[in-house]
Amino acid sequence: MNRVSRRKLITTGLAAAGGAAGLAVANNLAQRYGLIPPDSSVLYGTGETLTYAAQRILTRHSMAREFPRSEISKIPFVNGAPPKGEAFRRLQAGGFADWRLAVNGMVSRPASFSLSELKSYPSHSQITHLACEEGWSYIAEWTGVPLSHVLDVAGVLPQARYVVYFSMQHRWWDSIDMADALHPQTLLAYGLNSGELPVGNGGPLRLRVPRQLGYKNVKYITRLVVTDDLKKFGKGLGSASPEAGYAWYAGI
Ligand SMILES: Nc1nc2c(c(=O)[nH]1)N[C@H]1C(S)=C(S)[C@@H](COP(=O)(O)O)O[C@H]1N2
Ligand SMILES: [Mo]
Repeated sequence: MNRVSRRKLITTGLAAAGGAAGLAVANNLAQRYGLIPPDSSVLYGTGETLTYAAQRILTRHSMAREFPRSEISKIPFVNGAPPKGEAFRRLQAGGFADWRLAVNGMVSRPASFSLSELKSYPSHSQITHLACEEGWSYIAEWTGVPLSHVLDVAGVLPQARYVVYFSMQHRWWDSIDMADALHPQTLLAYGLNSGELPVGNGGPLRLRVPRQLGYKNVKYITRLVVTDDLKKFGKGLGSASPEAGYAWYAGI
């Protein structure tokens, strides 16, 4: 599908969603923000573009629901197994003292952070719902440093548009736009339900982005790259998810 007809679809969707906002205003907004998701050329692209653009314009700053402590699920589900192989095993045996999170790309101060450095930054806790696309979900308390804080320390350049994040499990990498990256509930999480983040749930460090589905919450994060262009990564669709048939934008 070409750019012009895609834009027409966004416009139509936004006009329907925005009601009184009107066609001209919606068209302007979609163009100004460049609200075409990176995987818009694949099969489900049309619907994704509508969802993404409408969400960004209508609910850009909204918060994921937070729950009282009494609603925390008895057992946080664990999906998948921790990284296999010697490197992870050795890090785990050392209590993750040698774990590092590298941050580079469009930043003025590329850096590498140890867990204790990350833990020395202001921490944030939230009790939120993690929903897997397969239908199961749970409520848990997540503790970590807001991603926005780490991005501030690294000095994100003004032209940055996305943050790409990579797991020690190389199959798992993903990205979010700056609206989600700077969102106050988006954390680099190292704690779960008042304890350390268990290895099964992504310990020592995972991304927690409660406004998107479970699969965007990548575990065992070791590297962040700030960029203005997702085409450079993988097959250019923004993450491993669309390469496997899932949407890049999984907003809830
Ligand atoms: N590295 C990595 N990250 C991952 C996964 C995984 O298998 N490996 N599974 C994803 C999926 S599909 C979901 S639903 C959530 C589940 O998180 P949990 O195992 O902590 O419940 O993690 C996501 N992040
Ligand atoms: Mo999932």
